[in-house]
Amino acid sequence: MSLVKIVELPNLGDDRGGLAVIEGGKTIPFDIKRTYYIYGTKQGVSRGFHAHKELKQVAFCVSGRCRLVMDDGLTKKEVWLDSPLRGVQIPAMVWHEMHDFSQDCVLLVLASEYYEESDYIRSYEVFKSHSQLQ
Ligand code: T46
Repeated sequence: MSLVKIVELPNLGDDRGGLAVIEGGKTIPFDIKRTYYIYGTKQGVSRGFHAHKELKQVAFCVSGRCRLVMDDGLTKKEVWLDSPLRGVQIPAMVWHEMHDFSQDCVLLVLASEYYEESDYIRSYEVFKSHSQLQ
């Protein structure tokens, strides 16, 4: 199974400009309980460096770009998020890191659950040992 699953949104824009629509349970393969966005990330700063035990997410750069690295414990892949119409699924138990944020980057994340710090695995060693048990 591919580690990188893309979510493509249709462009409903017209000659006035772009329009993208996100619908939980339809374009996004789960009901959306939480939405957050990361913006104004300082140059040279990377974020993430964790996996989630249960949480499923889809991330889009609605402005600018960043590089997402995903690692399921066996395979490591990277993808550039650089289109408001092209998102990437971040499944549970995938270590992820975000790098190379452009100054105008707004990273929109749609999440299947409310925020719960106990769902995070923030140690790569702990993640590796959990992923080997699966
Ligand atoms: C993820 C990547 C893609 C909250 O209180 N509520 C929230 O909904 C979120 C997302 C974060 N927080 C708190 C937790 C930390 O104390 O905000 C602080 C910064 O979060 P964190 O260092 O986890 O941020 P990133 O940018 O490293 O990771 C974020 C999400 O937290 C994470 O779930 O998958 O973006």
